[in-house]
Amino acid sequence: MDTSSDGSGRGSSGVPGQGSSGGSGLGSAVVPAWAGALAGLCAALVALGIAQLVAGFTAPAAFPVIAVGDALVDGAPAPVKDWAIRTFGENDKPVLVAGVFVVLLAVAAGLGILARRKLWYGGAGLALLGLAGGAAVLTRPDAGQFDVLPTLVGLLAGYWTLKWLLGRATTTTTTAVESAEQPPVQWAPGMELSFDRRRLFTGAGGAAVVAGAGAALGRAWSTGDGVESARRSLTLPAAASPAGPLPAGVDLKLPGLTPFVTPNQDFYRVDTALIVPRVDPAEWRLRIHGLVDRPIELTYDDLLKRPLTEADITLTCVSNEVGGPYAGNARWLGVPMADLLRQAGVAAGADMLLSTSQDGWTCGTLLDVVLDGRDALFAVAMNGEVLPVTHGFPVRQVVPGLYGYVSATKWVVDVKVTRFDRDEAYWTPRGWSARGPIKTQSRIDLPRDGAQLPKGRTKIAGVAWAQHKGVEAVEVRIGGGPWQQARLAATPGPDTWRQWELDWDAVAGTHTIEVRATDATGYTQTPQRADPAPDGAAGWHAVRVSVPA
Ligand SMILES: Nc1nc2c(c(=O)[nH]1)N[C@H]1C(S)=C(S)[C@@H](COP(=O)(O)O)O[C@H]1N2
Ligand SMILES: [Mo]
Repeated sequence: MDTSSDGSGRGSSGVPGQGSSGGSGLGSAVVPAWAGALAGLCAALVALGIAQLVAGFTAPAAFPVIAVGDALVDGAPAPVKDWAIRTFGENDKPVLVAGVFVVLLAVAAGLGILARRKLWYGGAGLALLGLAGGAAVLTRPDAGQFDVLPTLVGLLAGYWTLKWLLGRATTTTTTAVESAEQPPVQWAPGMELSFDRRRLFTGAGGAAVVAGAGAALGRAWSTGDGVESARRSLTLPAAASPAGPLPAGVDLKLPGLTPFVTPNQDFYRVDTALIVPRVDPAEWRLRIHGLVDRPIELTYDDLLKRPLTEADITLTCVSNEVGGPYAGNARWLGVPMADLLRQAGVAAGADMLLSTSQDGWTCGTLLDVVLDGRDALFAVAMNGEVLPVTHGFPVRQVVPGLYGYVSATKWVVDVKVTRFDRDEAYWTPRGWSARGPIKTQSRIDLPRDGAQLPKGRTKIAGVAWAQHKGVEAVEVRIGGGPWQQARLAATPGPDTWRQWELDWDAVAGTHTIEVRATDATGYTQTPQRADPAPDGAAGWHAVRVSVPA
């Protein structure tokens, strides 16, 4: 079909640029490589813009870039993940999504270059990308069958754009005057192909507009979804067992010291979800099953009709480094997990709760911890506000004393009563301990590491936590000197962190300040350092400060 040896000729079917040249070449001899790359790039942008548009009214997580990102999150080996969290912190998600974009655009540019020779090279390449995107979408744990639509429609739009742009980039000029005057124009000997930069640029501009508009509309649609407005219109019943006012003096209110209550918008967020699951409370169900006598299924209304407990609980993440930021304290409102488990009737031999979130993340929690009387909750509110979507709306678990990855399932929909020797949660095969009690820790917030202080009286202050044991003492030492007792702030109970402070008369020099906490079991933190993996960081937090003479 291709009549020329250099690939620049077209089939007999018609004129390039009018979309009739099918799988034949589109003139690599005249279209420079950069123009092919531009066409490929625009094709990818249109594909993504249209995909985002369609995902706007199917499901945001069905956007193929997000699905590929999600698949990478779940598939990444533990060391890569740990590195990403260490390097990018809470920005690891935007960085990952940006990375997927960049790779995709680079591949598309390459496909555009190839497509100058044979359009189907580009088409086949796009199809492969689509296959990868579609597979990622459909293997998401919460995927529905229509979730492949954004990828499919985007792919078709991208292919069409590529073909159209490469067509625009080539025009025919004739040397044989007679044949040019006879429409419809047919390729004839004497007619030449040439590169049309202007038509390519105007086409590319049009493609960019379509891509941008698609993306913007898709976003507008998906953020305007009903879940946030459903959330806002909810009013929650009062607690049957309220927490009461916080004792006076829980917060020393020192500038630079972490506040006792972490405002919701400042509360750290850790989860594997690239797009926050949006769960309609009207459709939410919680199933409790497995090793139980009577499996239960509850609606959100059923849950709210039960007696609610309010409790102040400090949440901490196992991947928090010594001195790190992944800890927060809130007043939670929820149904005691033990109440529901008792109603279901836990069978003998069970030792684990395997909870699953709407987006398929799983968590294994020690059953006896949940049943021992502590305030382990199916929480519906946080600091007097309906649970924020990012923190698990409509319902999440909170268990004092256990790291989040083994207890704090957000968007929880399923709880299976089981055994550790039968089931495994998300993080266990990824190198983290199956059971995760929180290690006693302390942190210096004030002064900051690296600070320069004036000579004289100053405050050293911070927080310490030993959830469900309680912080008994905090000691500080300066420059390897004697340990000094810090003054402890008040606390509502053993399940929250505790502020502490120490007055210090700073003298000129460079000083290392270290802290250690003792919990109510009598355990004092040791200097033995441990990495976050597999079961939480350990060691003394230290800051270095300088005091000029
Ligand atoms: N559905 C879901 N729930 C989850 C996680 C997750 O990845 N998915 N991460 C857990 C981890 S590791 C922590 S530390 C806490 C953090 O809760 P926060 O984001 O509300 O602070 O949520 C837990 N619950
Ligand atoms: Mo965590």
